[in-house]
Amino acid sequence: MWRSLGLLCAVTFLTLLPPTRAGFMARGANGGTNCAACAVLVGLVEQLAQVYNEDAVKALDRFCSFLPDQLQAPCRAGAKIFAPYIAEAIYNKETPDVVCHAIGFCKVDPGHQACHLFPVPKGGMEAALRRTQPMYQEVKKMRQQHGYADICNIPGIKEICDIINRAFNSHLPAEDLDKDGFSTIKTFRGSSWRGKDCNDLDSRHHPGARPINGDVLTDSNCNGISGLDSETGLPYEDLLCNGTEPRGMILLGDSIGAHFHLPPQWFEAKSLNPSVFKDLLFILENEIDWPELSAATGHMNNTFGEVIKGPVDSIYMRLRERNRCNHRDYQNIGVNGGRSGSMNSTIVRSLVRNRMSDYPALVNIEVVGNDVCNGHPDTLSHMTKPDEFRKNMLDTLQYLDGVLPAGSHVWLTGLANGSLLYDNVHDRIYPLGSLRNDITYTDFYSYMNCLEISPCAGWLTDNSTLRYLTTKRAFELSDVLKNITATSEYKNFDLVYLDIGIDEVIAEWEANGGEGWQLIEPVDGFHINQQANALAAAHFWKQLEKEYPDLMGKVNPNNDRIKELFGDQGGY
Ligand SMILES: *[C@@H]1O[C@H](CO)[C@@H](O)[C@H](O)[C@H]1NC(C)=O
Ligand SMILES: *[C@@H]1O[C@H](CO)[C@@H](O)[C@H](O)[C@H]1NC(C)=O
Ligand SMILES: *[C@@H]1O[C@H](CO)[C@@H](O)[C@H](O)[C@H]1NC(C)=O
Ligand SMILES: *[C@@H]1O[C@H](CO)[C@@H](O)[C@H](O)[C@H]1NC(C)=O
Ligand SMILES: *[C@@H]1O[C@H](CO)[C@@H](O)[C@H](O)[C@H]1NC(C)=O
Ligand SMILES: *[C@@H]1O[C@H](CO)[C@@H](O)[C@H](O)[C@H]1NC(C)=O
Ligand SMILES: [Ca+2]
Ligand SMILES: [Ca+2]
Ligand SMILES: [Ca+2]
Repeated sequence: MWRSLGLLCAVTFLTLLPPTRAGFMARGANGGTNCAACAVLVGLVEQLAQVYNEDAVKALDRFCSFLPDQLQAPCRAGAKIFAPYIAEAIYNKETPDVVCHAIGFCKVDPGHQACHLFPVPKGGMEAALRRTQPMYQEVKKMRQQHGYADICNIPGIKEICDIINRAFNSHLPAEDLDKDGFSTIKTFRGSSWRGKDCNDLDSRHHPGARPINGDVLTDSNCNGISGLDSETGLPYEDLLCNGTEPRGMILLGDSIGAHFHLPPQWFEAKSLNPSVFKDLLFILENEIDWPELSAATGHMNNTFGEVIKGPVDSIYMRLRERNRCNHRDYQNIGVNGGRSGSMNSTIVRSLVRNRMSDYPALVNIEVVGNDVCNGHPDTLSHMTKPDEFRKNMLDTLQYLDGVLPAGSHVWLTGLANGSLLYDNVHDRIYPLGSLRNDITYTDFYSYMNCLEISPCAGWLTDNSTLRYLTTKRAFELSDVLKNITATSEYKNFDLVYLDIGIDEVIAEWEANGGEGWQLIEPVDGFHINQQANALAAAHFWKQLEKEYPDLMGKVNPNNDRIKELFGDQGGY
């Protein structure tokens, strides 16, 4: 995907980890993310060569030809640098893991063993690495001469690095003329994430604002409702929305909340074709997240085709259905890798809400795994401790109390029981292994652990003791949230706690004849998929309805009238 070698993959694996600006450089051991990216790309090229019965040079060119137009030339430029070596090694029947050592993306750090994603070559990895030493030396010299030792200097990869750096810089929109936190473009934290700005030249005009002078002349809060009713002489905002308790939906969280999803078609040689890469740039610019289809802030019909399948349902859509005055009032501030520390230091601080002039909000804070998830070999000692977690969350809530309009609601989600991931997928075939049935999720998890780049070494492992201990810590952290809910009071919001309930969603799915793995993201084996997002939204809604109906606000009796007068209210 990325142009040339491994870009795509590098991005892929990188985004599973907490992103940073420096994040594109290899992290982990043995070449880490760069090694994984290379192995995935070379693996795909090698499989394409088999599927189309052609040599690897042609297969690499075929791969480039699948990419969007803007990316094809850079892809070919990058491919040209490495294609001869890749082709020669593949011709000699070396595995993609061996090829990536030979071209210098993978290495064996002192005290480590060589990592492999694909089956071990005949005679073992060590013999293969000795065999390919001459190529390794030659490529190394070539890369140094051309400044390609830094992966972000390689044509094709460079452009991807630029997008990633730009996207990961901030959780505020990149294009936002009036700096009110709302944008008119979708990506780069624009309207996929927060309601579209209906006037990007006036910061008082934005989704969630209380109407200015009844919105008689213009729609200041972007909900599509404005003007004067000639019969009563009243502004429509007064007539249709006053007293209906409008509120926005704001998510503060991690990649589960942002809805991380990598299309499995990108990792299956037989499924690769131009249509699966049609939206590649859009997807990268949205950090490989799909907030527009997420359980918290989904607001679109799913029209992406095969790259993401399943129904859309969300808390925002249901709040809007309940009261059409809420149109466009959503913010998704989910960040891949988000955890309690970054929640307090950056995520919560990217929320935009004016305490005086905006409506109250329903805020969901969810950091459901990353505090117990890291790729460290000694993962247990790198997890957040309950007292640190408590401080981070208390500081987050205190900050919120200073920015949320009075009458807001905050709902804390407990951490997930990630043990269910391994239980549901470990012996299934991983997408990259689908051609020859030769890679399972256990292989994939072990590979990421070997490179020390796992998004969660404690859960994505065949060590059941470790999985148990990770879940134990997750439950201790959930207990902290319950304790905070029981013991804290805030001026501007009330606070409730809900379990994440993924186990219940899966149990219900299974009771209806489904299987657990059908709800888990196929490529990362770590997130919940589109179908599960929709089910989770319904599940949470049911719980809110039963236990905390105040959070949802009233049903607006004027909904039909609004629909009749204002149609789709300007859409999204
Ligand atoms: C709408 O609500 C505001 C604030 O509660 C109030 O000042 C205003 O008079 C109300 N308008 C109507 C038409 O009820
Ligand atoms: C989704 O599709 C339905 C049926 O085609 C349509 O009525 C509705 O307006 C669409 N919603 C959005 C947000 O585009
Ligand atoms: C939370 O963030 C604020 C602002 O960056 C910082 O001053 C405070 O020390 C942080 N709290 C913790 C527990 O790190
Ligand atoms: C977590 O999930 C695993 C596997 O689904 C299950 O065996 C275990 O009982 C769960 N743990 C708790 C504390 O609910
Ligand atoms: C499994 O993990 C536990 C806890 O970290 C560790 O003590 C144990 O040695 C591991 N078992 C294996 C077989 O690696
Ligand atoms: C909350 O935790 C504190 C210690 O951190 C403890 O003293 C208190 O009893 C707990 N309260 C509840 C309601 O769990
Ligand atoms: Ca704006
Ligand atoms: Ca504006
Ligand atoms: Ca309006």
